[in-house]
Amino acid sequence: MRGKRSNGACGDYVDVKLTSPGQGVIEAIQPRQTLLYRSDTFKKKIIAANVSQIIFVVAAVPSFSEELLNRCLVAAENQHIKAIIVLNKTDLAEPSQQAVKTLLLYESIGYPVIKICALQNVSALTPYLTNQLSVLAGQSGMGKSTLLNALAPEAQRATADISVALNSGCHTTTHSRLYHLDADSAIIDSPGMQVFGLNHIDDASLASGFIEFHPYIGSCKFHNCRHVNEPGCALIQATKDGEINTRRLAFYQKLAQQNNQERRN
Ligand SMILES: Nc1nc2c(ncn2[C@@H]2O[C@H](COP(=O)(O)OP(=O)(O)OP(=O)(O)O)[C@@H](O)[C@H]2O)c(=O)[nH]1
Ligand SMILES: [Mg+2]
Ligand SMILES: [Zn+2]
Repeated sequence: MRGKRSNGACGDYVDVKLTSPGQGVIEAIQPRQTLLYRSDTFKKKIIAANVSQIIFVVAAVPSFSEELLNRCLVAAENQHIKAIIVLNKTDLAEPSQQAVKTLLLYESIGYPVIKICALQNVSALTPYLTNQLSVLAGQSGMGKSTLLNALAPEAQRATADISVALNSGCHTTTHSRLYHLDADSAIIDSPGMQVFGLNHIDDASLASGFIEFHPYIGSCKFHNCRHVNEPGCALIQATKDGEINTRRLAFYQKLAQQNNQERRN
């Protein structure tokens, strides 16, 4: 980029003007098909541009946050990006059992949940990568870079042990980077995240970020229903009827409340 500030993101298509052999400057950034980003309290953080798919990587060790998963799914739906969930480290058989149970809910609402061990075999994931620009996202220590190295060995991304004491990863990856898998498929490794602010998403878009809510949206008694405790709320009724899982409605209500609080601050 000319100047110091770069507005470019991993996955962008740019116009480059060659200045000397092997060197050039970015003249313009092409319009983006999609933009996956989070808006934390003070700043917007771009995760990747133009991706068609997000691969949210979780593992039983260190433990993963189901709230972060829900936030990420909302951000993906909001940009019409496909989302798939990878449960990594299945070699850790006993702790993985609980994670498998937690993820059953997401499988039941339509998200592919793919179980792999990045250190041994990632072939279960490869069919999903064809003709996609995917981004690996998730908390630190889940094994994103290990998975990337298994898919693209020449990448040689740095990986590091987790901190057992802190039950977290070590934030080994600091920059996103794109790797080509074949002529039509590529994948981006991104730094681990701890938070996923959704301040850019209003309440209506937040609700439609929960895919299984779609059949009920618009059927509440009040058109401005917040789906918290309003009478005649179609989402609350669907939850009572067992059509919507209580955990998902609770996540929706929590995120809506947190978003409103942030906006008031
Ligand atoms: N047992 C087991 N360990 C794994 C597996 N995949 C990755 N790991 C280990 O998990 C630790 C973290 O892996 P990384 O690939 O650095 O994790 P990351 O998600 O890229 O972390 P950040 O870059 O910090 O976001 C490393 O010690 C890996 O060897 C797996 O399938 N099984
Ligand atoms: Mg990494
Ligand atoms: Zn409602």
